[in-house]
Amino acid sequence: MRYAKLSSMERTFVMLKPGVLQRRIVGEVLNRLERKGLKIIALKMLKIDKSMGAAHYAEHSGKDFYDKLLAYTTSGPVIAMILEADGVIGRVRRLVGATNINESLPGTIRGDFAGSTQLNIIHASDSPASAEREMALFFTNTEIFDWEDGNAQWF
Ligand code: 3AN
Repeated sequence: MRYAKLSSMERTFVMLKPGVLQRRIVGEVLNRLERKGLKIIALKMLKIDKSMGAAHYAEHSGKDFYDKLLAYTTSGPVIAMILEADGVIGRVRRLVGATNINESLPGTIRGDFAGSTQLNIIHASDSPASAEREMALFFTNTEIFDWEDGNAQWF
């Protein structure tokens, strides 16, 4: 059924920051998420304006890196998506790796691709509450597709 949320499933919001397009690694990063079997139920490119960036990063307002974070996030188009899977919030955070690039392990997306904590290339929701808020900020219901998954048994 379209748009209905399965009760056993969790959803998370993921955003590839502007540097990912600049570096031509959109496909490589998406591949990390897809090959794990996570189900993409929404995906688009958009340019975030200042007010949307401020809403997305409201919890960081006033921190020393906030202005640069906002400037970077609004500097060019981003790739936004919603992924669905059992326990997907924690699973994506583990695939993404630590915020601080000195702690992000090889094999994680940040560990393999990010050279700067400020520009650490990818955002992923850190809790169910954040996921709900971020999905609502970036997507309308008609942009989310609850497609029938014939391969679900493998994941
Ligand atoms: P995460 O993205 O891992 O959830 P948050 O929410 O603490 O981490 O930070 C949001 C974003 O702010 C990070 N992705 C990073 O771009 C930037 N950031 C966080 N901490 C720092 C820091 N100490 N110095 C510079 N930039 C930071």
